[in-house]
Amino acid sequence: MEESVIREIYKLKTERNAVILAHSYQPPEIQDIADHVDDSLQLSRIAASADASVIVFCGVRFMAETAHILAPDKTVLLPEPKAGCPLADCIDVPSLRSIQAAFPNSLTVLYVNSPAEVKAESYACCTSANAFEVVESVPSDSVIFAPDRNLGMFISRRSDKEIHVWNGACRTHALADIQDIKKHIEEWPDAELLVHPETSPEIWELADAILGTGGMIRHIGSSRATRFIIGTEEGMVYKLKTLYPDRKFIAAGKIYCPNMKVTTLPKILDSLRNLEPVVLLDPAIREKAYAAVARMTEITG
Ligand code: CIZ
Repeated sequence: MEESVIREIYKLKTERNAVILAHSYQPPEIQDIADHVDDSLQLSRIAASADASVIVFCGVRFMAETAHILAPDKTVLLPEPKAGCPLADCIDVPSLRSIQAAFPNSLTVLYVNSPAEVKAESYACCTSANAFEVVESVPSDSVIFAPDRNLGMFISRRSDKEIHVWNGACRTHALADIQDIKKHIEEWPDAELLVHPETSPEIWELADAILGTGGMIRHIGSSRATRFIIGTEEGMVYKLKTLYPDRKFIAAGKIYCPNMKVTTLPKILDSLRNLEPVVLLDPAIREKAYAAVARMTEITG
């Protein structure tokens, strides 16, 4: 059954001139059929430069929106429209405007894990990899950072700027449990512990490196260690095993994002058949959100 679905997906992919993009947190069977597996921003950049007219985005809504922001001339499909992100949804336009009114001299730096409407109200976007660089480069000593409080705190500890951090958090990274991690460290004393900055600061204290998913991939590539404990969504462990089959990876705990697991092969097939659900934004919002994403690119090159 699965094989015939995969065959049909490949056939329709060619007929539709489509490219399938999967986030590194997607289930193994989705990563296996994707043309590219990466973090959200990298995938959106691939969407923009791909020689394809249809982008099938296997991830969550804010990621597909970012692909549409960068590739407005292409049809962006999100096979499961219910794939949301509670972190992104913990901020909306009225609440951002109220904090902006409270700190009128601050510029807003917004993590890409946020809704397009809110990106449109911000000065610059950032990812977990470049958040510090973006905050340091914006032309103000006072910054509003949203929506992830742990990433905001991670930057605040390193920056001399005044940073007003939004109190949002990723429910998935909140599942990273310090006792589980300590047990893994005991069991694998020679392993490097890599954790995502969306985990809590008490977990950072134990880590060898605090990195986004792209940073983890690069770090492992240049590390001499052969074993790694991975403190982010467990799909990443599968991605790392395919990239580095000669190294050992262990999930730091049951760090599982239900929204990342709602995309299925039959849903991808339906989406390619019917060319829906399409992710579309109001053009005025898309343009303003584009300006915030473009500013990040100007800063980080
Ligand atoms: O934005 C992304 O891709 C996420 C959710 C994580 C990361 O650090 O790459």
